[in-house]
Amino acid sequence: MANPFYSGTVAVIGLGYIGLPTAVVLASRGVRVIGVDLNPVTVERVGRGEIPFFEPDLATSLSGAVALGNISATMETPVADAYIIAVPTPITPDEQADMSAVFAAAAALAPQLRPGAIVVLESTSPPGTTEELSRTLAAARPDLTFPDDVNDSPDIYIAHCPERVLPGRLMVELVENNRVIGGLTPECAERAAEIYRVFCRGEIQLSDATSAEMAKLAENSYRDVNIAYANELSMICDKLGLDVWEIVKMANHHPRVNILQPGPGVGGHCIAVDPWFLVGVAPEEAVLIRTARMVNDGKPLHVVQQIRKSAGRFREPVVACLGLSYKANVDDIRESPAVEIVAALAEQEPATTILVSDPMLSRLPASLASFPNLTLVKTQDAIAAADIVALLVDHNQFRTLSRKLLEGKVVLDTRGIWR
Ligand code: SAJ
Repeated sequence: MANPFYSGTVAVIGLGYIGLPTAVVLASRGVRVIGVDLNPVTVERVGRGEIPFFEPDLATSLSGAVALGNISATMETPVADAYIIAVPTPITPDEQADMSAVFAAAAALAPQLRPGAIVVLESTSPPGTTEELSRTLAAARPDLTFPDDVNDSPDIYIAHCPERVLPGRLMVELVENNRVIGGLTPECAERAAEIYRVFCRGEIQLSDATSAEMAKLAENSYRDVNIAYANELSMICDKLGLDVWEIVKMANHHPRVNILQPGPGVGGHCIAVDPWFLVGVAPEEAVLIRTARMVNDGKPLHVVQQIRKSAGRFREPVVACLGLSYKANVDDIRESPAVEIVAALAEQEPATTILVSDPMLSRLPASLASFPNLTLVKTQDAIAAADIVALLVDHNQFRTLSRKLLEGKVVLDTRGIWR
């Protein structure tokens, strides 16, 4: 059945962690969706109704949408009434925003634009990107009018709607979370909002595109700064021989204090990346934001030093490293501090046997596969053989482990779950 509120076809460019769930949520509400991705394996799998990565409830929703006939996948950008761009915006090795995927998507969709089309950028972007996207499309299509030239009724409407969903809860948060939609003109925002109202039960706040870009970066930088505070506290507590978890718990009893949880570092494709976009546009002003990035980026090294210090007590040490993903209960290893810790340890301690275990992963990531002193094994086998157990990710399976297994081992619990 078609959706009664939005009758257009939506092309979702990029079938990753944000694009695919968004495509599926729209399709399962009766919108005709065409998913576009450069990766032929992703396109083939999505077309068959198979998820290319794990996310709770995504598999059932995708197979339902495929069964309804509302979603298809292709490598070619089609003609559509609306385009949602949800491609990666990583950083370069020197911490600059790499917007090449956004502009490659724009180049591919420009020839397909028809009057009345809406283009929504969801990818997290430095302030000003949506305006630049509009100028790029306008240059490619001089036959059409864009919000830049005609304020009231351009041929093409352009907006930024930053994603806000938390991996591990994507399918719930896509529907429940409030959204910000920033249009290049108020009408652009309103047109884009018509699509999001199909599935979003949260409040939709309308704004301008650059403010929406800035709001998204403010959100993720806020979290990074707060995690950095917790991580800095943990390093101070290590120095003083204090239990940071106990300190945080006590401090959080204050009615206006809510310290986040220290960990082995900050990973993922968002919090560890997006603050750099603010540093990039305002290097002199973004002092705290840059410092927080450096504190969080320094935490994995601190953990490596702790493990090495403990390993020094054994003649032929065996270290079990539990968890590789960037956070609990996901299989995503992008920017994962756990992977960084394991790699550094394997490199710096060639004589140490490292047994890695992650119930979310069936094989070692390519960056770890070539270390001769490193093997992926079952959790219980890793712990049984280990002198030192380093807990790097708080997966549910690790939380519920029998503490008896840890008896007689040196335990380095970077997530504070075994206290
Ligand atoms: N972490 C800690 N301590 C904490 C919380 C998190 O060490 O108390 C670590 C995690 O282990 C992980 C990293 O921080 O390595 C990031 O995890 P996360 O759960 O804080 O965030 P993400 O990256 O999974 O998702 C974030 C969310 N942003 C905010 O909460 C402000 C999400 O809403 C965004 O949609 C997402 O970034 C995104 O795509 O931008």
